[in-house]
Amino acid sequence: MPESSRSLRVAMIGYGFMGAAHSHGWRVAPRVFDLASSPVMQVVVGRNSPAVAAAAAKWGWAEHSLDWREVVERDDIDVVDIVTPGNLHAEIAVAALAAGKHVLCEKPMANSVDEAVVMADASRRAAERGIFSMVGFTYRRVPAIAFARELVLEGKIGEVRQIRAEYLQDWLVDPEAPLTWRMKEELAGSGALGDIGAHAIDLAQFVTGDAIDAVSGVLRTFVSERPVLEVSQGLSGTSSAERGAVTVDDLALFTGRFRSGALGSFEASRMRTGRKNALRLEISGSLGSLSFDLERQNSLQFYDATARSTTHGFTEILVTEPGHPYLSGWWSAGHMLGYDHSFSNQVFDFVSAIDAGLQPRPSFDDGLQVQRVLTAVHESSNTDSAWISTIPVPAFA
Ligand code: SOE
Repeated sequence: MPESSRSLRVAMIGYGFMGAAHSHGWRVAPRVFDLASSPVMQVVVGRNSPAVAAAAAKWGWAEHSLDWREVVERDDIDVVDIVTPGNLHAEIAVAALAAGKHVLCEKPMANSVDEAVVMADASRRAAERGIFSMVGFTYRRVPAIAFARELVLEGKIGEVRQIRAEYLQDWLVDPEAPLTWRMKEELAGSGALGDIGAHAIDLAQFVTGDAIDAVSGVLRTFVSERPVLEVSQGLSGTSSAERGAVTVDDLALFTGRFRSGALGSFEASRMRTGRKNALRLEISGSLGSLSFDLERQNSLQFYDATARSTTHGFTEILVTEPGHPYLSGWWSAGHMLGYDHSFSNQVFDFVSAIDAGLQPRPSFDDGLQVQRVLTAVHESSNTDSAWISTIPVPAFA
């Protein structure tokens, strides 16, 4: 960290799973990358005093607070990082931007298109004053993903025709897994669709440089009641005998039409038994294909259809060379990155853009586009006409 660098004092609102990951990013990024401004982990905000105090101590925030409204107005705060459930994103982001703070907001950016429109408007107005905002679609910062985009934009796979994007987890297969805010529509907006499908949508659009303009989809909830979580004084909670309603989807399937004419198929599931965090992307074009799986995140598979046919086959590129995106700051070739590194890469991109006075991506307009796709999938799923009946169905033995 250069001695002369300016401080960028950060307030993080929220302290769950993403709070841990973002804290890691804020702490490590300035020790790995050269940043003109040095992030300072000033204050973490939450509603449960002992729990937020424990989070501050564990992750290294200088202070903790119970009042986000007071914190976003503080003169000594430059950046507000929002890692709360989605129902609070819009209110906090708009207040922080109005108070002249740069904003990093977790995905999905909002719980509705209306909220996302308000956020995007506020973000555009703030950018005119040199105040910037960005959405935490962190997987854009996985080196193999960023490299896949470079290859697609260089034309290495030719005209993109088909995209397959899946985000598969299995932590809700167990019907006794407790009901958390992620399973309540009023807090999370949607379930697998918004929580992890949003990443698949963003990556498909990011890597292809294209946008989805129409969808047809279906959502399903397999377990409609779960044990209520009793939050104790610490950072975690325990299940009670009481059961509450799950009001979001467990599984989302949809097809998407891209502006270029390419077609995509998308799957987001928290019930894909055996898959822990399989974010997979396969993009097929006229000259080749690319394939990525987050469970093997240091590799990118490349099929070059222009090569001599006798050498055809998917080649595994180990995306750990110093010339690959983000790798110059990390370890030498072959020394592998993990889940946490992307959060440092994200801080690097966000702070670099602020320092350069440039709009970071994904912008709130990018977040709004993803929100439109999520809402369109909901609408499609609620519309019976999406289903063409095949009745009478022949009886199979
Ligand atoms: C955060 O970006 C997030 O989408 C979480 O909300 C998911 O639950 C996680 O598994 C992937 O990352």
